[in-house]
Amino acid sequence: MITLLDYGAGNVRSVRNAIRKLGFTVKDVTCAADIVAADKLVFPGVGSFGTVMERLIRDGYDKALQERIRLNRPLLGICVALQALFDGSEESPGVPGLGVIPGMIRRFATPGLSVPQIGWNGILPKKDSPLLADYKGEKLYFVHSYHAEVDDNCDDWLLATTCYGSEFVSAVEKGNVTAFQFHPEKSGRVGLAILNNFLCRQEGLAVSGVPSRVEKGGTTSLAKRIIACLDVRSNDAGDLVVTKGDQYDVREQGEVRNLGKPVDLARRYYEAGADEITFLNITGFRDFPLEDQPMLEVLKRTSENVFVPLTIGGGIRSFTAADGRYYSALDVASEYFRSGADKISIGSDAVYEVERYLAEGVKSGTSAIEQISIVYGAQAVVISIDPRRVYVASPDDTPHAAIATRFPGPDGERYCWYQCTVQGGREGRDIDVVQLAQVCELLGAGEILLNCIDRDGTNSGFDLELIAQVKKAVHIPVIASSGAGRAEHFIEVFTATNADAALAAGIFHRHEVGIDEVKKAVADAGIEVRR
Ligand code: 1PR
Repeated sequence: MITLLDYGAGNVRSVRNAIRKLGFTVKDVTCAADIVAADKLVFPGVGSFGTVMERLIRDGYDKALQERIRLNRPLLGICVALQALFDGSEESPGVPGLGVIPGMIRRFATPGLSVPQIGWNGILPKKDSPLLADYKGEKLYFVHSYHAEVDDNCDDWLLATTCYGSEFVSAVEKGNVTAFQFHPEKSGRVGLAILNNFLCRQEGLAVSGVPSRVEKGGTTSLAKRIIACLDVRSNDAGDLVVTKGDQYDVREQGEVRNLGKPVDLARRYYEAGADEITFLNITGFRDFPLEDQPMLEVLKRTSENVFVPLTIGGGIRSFTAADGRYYSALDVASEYFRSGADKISIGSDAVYEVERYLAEGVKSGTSAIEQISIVYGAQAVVISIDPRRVYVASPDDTPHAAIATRFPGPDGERYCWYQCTVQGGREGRDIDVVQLAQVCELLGAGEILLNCIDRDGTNSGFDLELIAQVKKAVHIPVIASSGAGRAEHFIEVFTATNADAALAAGIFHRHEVGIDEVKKAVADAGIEVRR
């Protein structure tokens, strides 16, 4: 029996599912006394530092956690839970942490680094721990903008470090209390093995090595991610299917293409080594997702067997239902997080919000991006952009951010800008990708999913000019999407641009190229990937 501290701040379902998958029963904390009394406690940290601390304090859980740690009762903290053990965080100035480990949590500040760190990185163990007994240098999943600094004050707690810009604390342990900055529940097989070590460990047998000082040397690096994308919608028979468009047209001879079942395909890609799975509910802009229960069900069922991050997009916006009840975008996103999503992606609504911002020049404070990012953290908010090329003879012919292109337009135009669209490419708006990406970053988005209508489904390779333009314009990670046709296209996108991840759909669905084949080719080209 494992006790789970779910304080309603995010995706705790994945942790719950991972524990169950390992054969344990999960019991929820219902009051502060449970925290002290639990045999083994898992404390997943989801959301911003301030939100986590506020909820802990509200229920008196902060004091109970401090008491449990003082008593050296088995505790596993994950992500922000590691950060909460420190004195405070730059993320939420003035909000005190649990103060168990001396020191502050700082934002990644190395120039040129994508922040948040999203993806798979290694760890450098600094002492022996039964929890890391199976760790053989594999990569684990991290997602965070803030980190604990390596500092002499926390030497007796230091279990592992990771390099991203500088070296930071990625695991702490003292006695029976352990916390990881990475997500074991999202780190595939190796993550589950680490989690299993905590669940199986006997109280009192915890300390296996003598705390040692930080060893110099060794390094880790963040891998480029390979993401499988499932465009999902109902077909004409009313079944929810994975479909795939050619330049966003998903019909073939009048019928919606059916490439398989969402839950089955997601599992197939997980087992094939995908670093993340993205679901796009492509008709979400016209349906209300909370009434569109099949998508929630898809997430719930997928998260039972898929232990890498899941992103869901489509229809994330505020909505007034037929009965007059108002749902904020945050309500919609929360339902997705509770159903197993780690990140949500916003398409059309982001375009409308950026238009509003550009017209008024001030943040509304109520946009979907701001609301979700404040509660769940920037790393949980992805902006899905659906741009289309607009050719011009000269950059002076448009107020938009035009680039010189190697692929001239139909009338020989040598410049183009990328127009943002809404409603799955159906409607173009007077706004370009650079405006959209920059304002979304300002509003609190943590990642860009950069599609390209011109390349979608063409197998002709990613639009490198588009990706380079957007990547240069923002500091948050950018996922290159649309057009992958061969393994070499992934090498190309990682060599010619600084894209943090590359996403593909058609080639994987049609079994034309395997995820392992892509990863092998990328690794052979000397680019870091998770194998
Ligand atoms: O506007 O917030 O409701 O979100 C709708 C979401 O649905 C957006 O993320 C939008 O990109 C997506 N979407 C809408 N219509 C379509 C369509 O195809 N008709 N799919 C669509 C977008 C693009 C990629 C695709 C890559 C890779 N699909 O996700 O998977 O282009 O494909 P490829 O490797 O086969 O080239 P909202």
